[in-house]
Amino acid sequence: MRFSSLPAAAPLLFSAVSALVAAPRDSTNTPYLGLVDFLAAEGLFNLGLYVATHGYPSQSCTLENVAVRREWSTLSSAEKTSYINAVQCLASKPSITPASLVPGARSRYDDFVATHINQTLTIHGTGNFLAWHRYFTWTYEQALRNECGYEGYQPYFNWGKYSNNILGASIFDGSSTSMSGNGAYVQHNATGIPSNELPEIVLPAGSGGGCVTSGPFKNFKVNLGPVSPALTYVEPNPGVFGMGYNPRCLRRDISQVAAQGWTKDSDTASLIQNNPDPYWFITNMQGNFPAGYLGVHTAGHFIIGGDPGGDLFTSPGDPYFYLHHANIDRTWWTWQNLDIKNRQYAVSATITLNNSPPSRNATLDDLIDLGFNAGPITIRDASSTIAGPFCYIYA
Ligand SMILES: *[C@@H]1O[C@H](CO)[C@@H](O)[C@H](O)[C@H]1NC(C)=O
Ligand SMILES: *[C@@H]1O[C@H](CO)[C@@H](O)[C@H](O)[C@H]1NC(C)=O
Ligand SMILES: *[C@@H]1O[C@H](CO)[C@@H](O)[C@H](O)[C@H]1NC(C)=O
Ligand SMILES: [Cu+2]
Repeated sequence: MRFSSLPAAAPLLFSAVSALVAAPRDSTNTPYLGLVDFLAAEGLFNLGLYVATHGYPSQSCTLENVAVRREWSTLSSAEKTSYINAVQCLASKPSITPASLVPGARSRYDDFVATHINQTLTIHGTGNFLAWHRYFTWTYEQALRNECGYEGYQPYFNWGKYSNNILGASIFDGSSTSMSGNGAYVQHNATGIPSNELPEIVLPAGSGGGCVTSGPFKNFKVNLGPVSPALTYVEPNPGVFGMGYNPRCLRRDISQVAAQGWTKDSDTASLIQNNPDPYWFITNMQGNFPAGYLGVHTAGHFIIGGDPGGDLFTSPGDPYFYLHHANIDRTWWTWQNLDIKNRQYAVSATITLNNSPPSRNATLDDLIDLGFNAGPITIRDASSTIAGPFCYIYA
């Protein structure tokens, strides 16, 4: 034990308490604390003890400068507005991806969508899944801050808080401080997962399916994709692998069935508490479709569904993606903090989607790169949120 660094722990312990105080509030402004929030606070407490006994892993990331990512509903109206404005700013900045590679990319927002489409088959059902999406979400947050003047941090959407009434979540109420609401109703068929062609799980059609008509993103343009659309009538992409220019509206089909079925607070808590093995943690998080189990990751996407939200490849084309993936990241961060010694640098699974075709195991030295958005870091680098290059925690 290095007691000399004990004072450093006190503020971290304090922040565990403030995480509870800053917990998401419901519509009556009553603090909402689910089991997952308690697990996150317990994890943060562990992290504080770890820092107290081992020192900070990076001297450049301390309690004085660590970013705190918060749940959407705990942001003030001004904070929500500045986040929304930054997302719209990114969608108005010119793309930096060569048009020869991605002719359909029109904005800095699209650069991220293109990177995700390009790498989809090597970042899902793989050992780099969590690390890749952590780096992706962080790089997006940095773009909002560095290129669009955003002064806050990436908010997350705690699905479990709203799973009993997902359409009632203020984030989707269509107001000027929401992430826009459901799509207009369009008659449509049930959605097959993983695809309509080979469905293993069928989600009944929801009350949307058409264009989003309310809130800040009602005129938002989706330019890339689809590659694997959930809705059969989405305009097909004119280019190769969804990379052609295909401007269209944002469509959503908010699904109470997905929310209620797999993203309850108890679903996430059980994922964290009952999966000490890293392989089963990431596998159960991503679902077991043949067994009829969607998992919090896939269900969290299909809470919104639609186009591009229900398309594994193009899903970052709906700005909801980043709030969802921040919550996936918080779930991983919490799981890691609850047993830092065994889980901080645990990596498992292979480098091909569900190990098909069979491939080697992923390693901590594997590089994750984000195309034109950011250079490579290793899975090891992405395994801690405070050891560098990242410096953030979750409330
Ligand atoms: C729904 O499915 C039926 C049967 O496969 C098909 O004929 C019809 O075109 C589909 N409707 C829509 C809106 O996709
Ligand atoms: C990958 O890791 C698993 C679990 O640790 C192990 O059982 C398996 O043999 C490894 N596969 C290869 C190809 O090394
Ligand atoms: C897509 O991936 C390939 C292979 O890794 C790479 O050469 C290419 O630059 C990538 N395209 C984009 C738009 O990132
Ligand atoms: Cu993804």
